[in-house]
Amino acid sequence: MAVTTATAARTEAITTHPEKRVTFAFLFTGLIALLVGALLGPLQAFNYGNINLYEYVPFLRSYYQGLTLHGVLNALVFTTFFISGLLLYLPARELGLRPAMQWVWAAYFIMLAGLVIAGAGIVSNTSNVLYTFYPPLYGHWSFYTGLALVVVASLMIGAEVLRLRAKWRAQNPGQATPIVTYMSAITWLMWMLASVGIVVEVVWFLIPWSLGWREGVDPLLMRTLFWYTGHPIVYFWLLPAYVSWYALVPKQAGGVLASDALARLAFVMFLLFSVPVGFHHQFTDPGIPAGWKMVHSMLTMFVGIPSLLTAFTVAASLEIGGRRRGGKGILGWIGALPWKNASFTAQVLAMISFIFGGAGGIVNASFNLNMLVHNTAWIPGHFHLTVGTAVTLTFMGITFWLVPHLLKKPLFSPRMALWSAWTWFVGMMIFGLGMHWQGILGVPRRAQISNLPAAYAEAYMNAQVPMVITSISGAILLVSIFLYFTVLFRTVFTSKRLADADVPEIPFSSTRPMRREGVIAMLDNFKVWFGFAVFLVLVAYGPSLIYMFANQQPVPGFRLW
Ligand code: HAS
Ligand code: CU
Repeated sequence: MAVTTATAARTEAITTHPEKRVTFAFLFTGLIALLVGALLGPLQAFNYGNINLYEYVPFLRSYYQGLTLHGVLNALVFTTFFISGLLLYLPARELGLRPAMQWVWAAYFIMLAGLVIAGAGIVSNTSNVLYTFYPPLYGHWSFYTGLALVVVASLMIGAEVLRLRAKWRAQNPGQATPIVTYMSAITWLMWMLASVGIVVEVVWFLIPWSLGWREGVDPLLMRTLFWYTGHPIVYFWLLPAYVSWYALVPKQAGGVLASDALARLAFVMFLLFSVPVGFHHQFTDPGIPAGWKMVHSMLTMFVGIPSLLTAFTVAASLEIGGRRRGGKGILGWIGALPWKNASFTAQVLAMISFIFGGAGGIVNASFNLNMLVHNTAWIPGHFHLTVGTAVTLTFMGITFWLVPHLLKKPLFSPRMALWSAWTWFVGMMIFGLGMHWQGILGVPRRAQISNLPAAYAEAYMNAQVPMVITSISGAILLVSIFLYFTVLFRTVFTSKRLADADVPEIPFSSTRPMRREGVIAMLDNFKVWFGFAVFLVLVAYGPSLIYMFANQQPVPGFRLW
């Protein structure tokens, strides 16, 4: 009798999965944010071709309001919602455990409230502070409070994933954490350590300041706290894409993950080195000793290594898949890969974009080269290849199997899905080319080109060709957005249903249980690695932060636009 009940409970858990609904809620809300944010994107691209279109958007009163909305919705909101859904669902399903549903729904609604409140702050034209909200630029309290809620809600999901892992370990002594859960849990741990900076900045300083309870805040301290989180947040975006590249794409390619241990090592390295590197965004900031900038510059090179490991392991996994599918010769396996599968293709194109995005990152991290590119159009060029393509195109690719999987509905027009992936890739590569090129010629970032100060006249004259290139990319990306969201909405809102046998499975590449022994056991010991990570942060940031906290020079805020 007891056995039957247990089996029935398990069967019930497997067939119903209430977590599918909350996962879809997270993904879909994130994708709506992406839609609005991305539609504002071409306006930015056209700006670099000296074409002003924001004036035609009814709720936009300045270029900077559009840019704030674009950055916040795409970089902060879309990513956080999507990741919270994905990195909850995948580990829960891998472990076969049901999340605490009330808790995760509460997280969803807190995040949604955050989005609405912050969105209201921006749309009402009171918080044109861009997605980095550097003081003394001054935003409305709703903007900061909304963002704080989004972060808190994401941490709630992280806590739930760590709880699920702990529960599974207690039930499965002697076994190593399965790979997807391993990677997801490390990502959440990293985010917990990383988010301390922004939480202190927003809750302790910016919210009281925006409410008038503080007369001023210290810009250097605020920038430092921001980048303490602002750098590792890029790995909070990237690592979920890596989860898919390592643990799902190999199966979609027809192969297996080439090395489980190497994948885990890469994630441990991200836990260690993602956070103590934020000064590489502040090489030009006065008030930080050059020695500490050098330490962060070196640690940034360290954090490039797990991505190089990833390039190796993922390419090897793809090769295994291509050869199993009959590919021959040194490169013949590439042609044998399932290029007609939109989910696969989107993600491999995302990987290819990251070769260029990552290379640009190494340039940025090199102190002296940074002097050439900092605050120029090069930087948005860099991050549209990284977060805008490597991450976003991967997430788009994931939705091509995950939305049909969650809703049991067929993907609308796999062909159109494939086109949306290719146009996104081509559009972003052209955008990246135009922006990097303009940056080298000295065109500033975040500048309304029609309003450039006279000092930039020469850069402007020299950059006519890359400016045209950038504008063209905006038009291509507009087509891509149209194609992608047509596929998404027609998939979500169709009345067609898939037969149970046709519902796509989660493409877990490795389901083999692993003993918790040897290197794997060492890598599975989160307490030790988290301890090292905290130690590195204390060394890299401690002295500078103590000094900055002790020597604050608060200034009042102002609104420019
Ligand atoms: Fe960055 C600025 C350095 C990665 C995002 N970065 C930014 C900003 C954003 C951002 C948003 O050191 C702007 C912030 C702002 O508004 O001011 N970045 C780096 C470095 C890396 C890096 C060293 N960045 C990212 C990722 C991002 C991101 C990832 C988002 C997701 N970045 C900087 C620096 C700045 C900066 C400075 C400040 C600049 C300034 O002055 O303001 C590294 O992590 C990159 C390592 C990556 C690689 C590439 C590995 C390649 C792989 C693909 C393999 C391909 C395969 C395909 C397998 C070494 C893994 C095979 C295909 C077949 C068909 C077979
Ligand atoms: Cu960075």
